[in-house]
Amino acid sequence: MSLSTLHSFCSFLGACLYSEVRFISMMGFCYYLLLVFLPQVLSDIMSVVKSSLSVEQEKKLLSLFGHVRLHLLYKASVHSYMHSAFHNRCDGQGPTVLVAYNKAGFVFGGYISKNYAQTNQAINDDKAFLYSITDQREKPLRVSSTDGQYGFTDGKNGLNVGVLWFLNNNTSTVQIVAGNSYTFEGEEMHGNDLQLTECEVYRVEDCGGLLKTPWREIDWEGYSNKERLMDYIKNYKPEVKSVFQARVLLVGPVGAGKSSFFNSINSVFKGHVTGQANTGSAGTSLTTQFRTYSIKADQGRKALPLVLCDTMGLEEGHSAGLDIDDVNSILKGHVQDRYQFNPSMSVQTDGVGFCKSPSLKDTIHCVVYVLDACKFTLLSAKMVDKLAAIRKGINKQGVPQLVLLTKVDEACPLVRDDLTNIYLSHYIERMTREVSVCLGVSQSCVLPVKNYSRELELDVHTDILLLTAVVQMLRYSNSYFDDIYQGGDQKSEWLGL
Ligand SMILES: Nc1nc2c(ncn2[C@@H]2O[C@H](COP(=O)(O)OP(=O)(O)OP(=O)(O)O)[C@@H](O)[C@H]2O)c(=O)[nH]1
Ligand SMILES: *[C@@H]1O[C@H](CO)[C@@H](O)[C@H](O)[C@H]1NC(C)=O
Ligand SMILES: *[C@@H]1O[C@H](CO)[C@@H](O)[C@H](O)[C@H]1NC(C)=O
Ligand SMILES: *[C@@H]1O[C@H](CO)[C@@H](O)[C@H](O)[C@H]1NC(C)=O
Ligand SMILES: [Mg+2]
Repeated sequence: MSLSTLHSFCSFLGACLYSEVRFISMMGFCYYLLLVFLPQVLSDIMSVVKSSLSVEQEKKLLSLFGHVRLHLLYKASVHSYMHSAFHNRCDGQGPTVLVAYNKAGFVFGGYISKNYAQTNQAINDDKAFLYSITDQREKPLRVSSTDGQYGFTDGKNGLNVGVLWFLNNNTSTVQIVAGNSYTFEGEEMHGNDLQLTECEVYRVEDCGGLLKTPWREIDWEGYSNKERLMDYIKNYKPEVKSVFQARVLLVGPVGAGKSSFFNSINSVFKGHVTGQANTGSAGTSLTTQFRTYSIKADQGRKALPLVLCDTMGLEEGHSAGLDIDDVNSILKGHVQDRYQFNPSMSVQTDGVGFCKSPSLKDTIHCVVYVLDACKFTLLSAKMVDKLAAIRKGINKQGVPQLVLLTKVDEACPLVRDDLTNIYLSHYIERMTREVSVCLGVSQSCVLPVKNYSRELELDVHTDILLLTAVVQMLRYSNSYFDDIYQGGDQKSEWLGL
């Protein structure tokens, strides 16, 4: 097994263990995981640190690897050149690549396939290499270790790859140290300019390429399938007479893409990309009101038999974001459109927008967890706990549940290049498996989707994926109505709410 697959296997194991860890809270391992991941989660949530790589540079850098995605861990202009800042973010992350920039226009640095651990030892790493990218060169320069063994020195002061020593002395100057394990001309590597203007470190995550056969079947056959799915949705009727629309509740961490999902579905039925619900990235939830969105089909003449309920995002803190009592009130139909959430207080029974005696049509018929595929492995134990508690509450109410895995384009470069790779992507398949294990749902309940993030025009494959998810939501809502029909008890329990 290669190290990179070992690494991805380990992160997979890590995610599986998360669900176990909740039950074995005595294990110090839990704290270990928290220590490793929490700074990352916090920095992800608090600030959106952006890569300085241009599209062209990123392309050249990626060409040095197989199918990988890069996850930015450290950026000197944000986190400082102090090596403590570097080690805090980059130690124990598995394969990483350092990306240094200088005024001469060179992008250069080193890749190591093993952990930084500050052991002060020379580490054997036959996969390590130095590289350099410039506008002038079509292909990047790539230099491997000459003895085929020595990779780098795992010191306390930054990254020392043979001759080049990055981030030493807490400064932006690259030091040249004696040694002949890597040979190159300084002019070619860095244009003899050792003063950095920026320095970044990325975790290199293996996506594992494409599967030979898809892990889930889908008909991509253009418009015929899209029309078929749209017709199914337009003609859907809840199996209960008093209900005209299936109410689907979207819950998930801040920034997972709940509001974007509604916008995307709305776009599909409007025929062009729209943005009715506010979306974006912020530290805390951007959506603070409870919103119920109806979607109009056929040039706004008829509302679809579907209401998407958008909520405030879940946050880790005890009294921050949506809480479990809020979810319960929403499930039972007490919370009305435009209810203003108070992040530090649960829904108040005498507040504005509280419906005292909801009927079946006001209740939630299907709950959809919305999770960001890129951040899933970094979900903190607290968030996993919160999700588990919410899930328990929803199970009690007997409401069927699905999972939307968003941002699959960002998670896997093969999917970003071609969305029809989604059911062929090793990475996405593994993600859906991890999610199903972590939340305790079956893998078939996990639906990967992508919103309209880059394009202005509709794309039929994006549409088909989104519509497939909606059809699944309607089917699950129906199973809920089925249940009500079956149990007379449940029906009366309903009326007594
Ligand atoms: N690349 C990509 N970006 C996405 C996708 N879905 C959502 N995003 C982006 O993710 C960010 C957050 O999306 P929102 O829809 O605002 O998230 P939310 O869950 O409503 O968040 P809160 O309301 O803040 O709790 C936005 O910048 C979206 O554009 C996707 O499928 N692909
Ligand atoms: C770098 O900064 C740290 C923290 O302030 C300090 O302990 C260390 O001695 C510094 N190293 C050098 C080489 O200046
Ligand atoms: C940086 O530290 C090295 C030893 O780690 C030392 O030899 C060198 O002189 C220092 N350089 C500067 C500019 O302080
Ligand atoms: C999808 O995400 C992008 C940002 O990544 C945002 O600008 C856009 O409005 C979103 N699309 C929809 C339809 O919500
Ligand atoms: Mg939102």
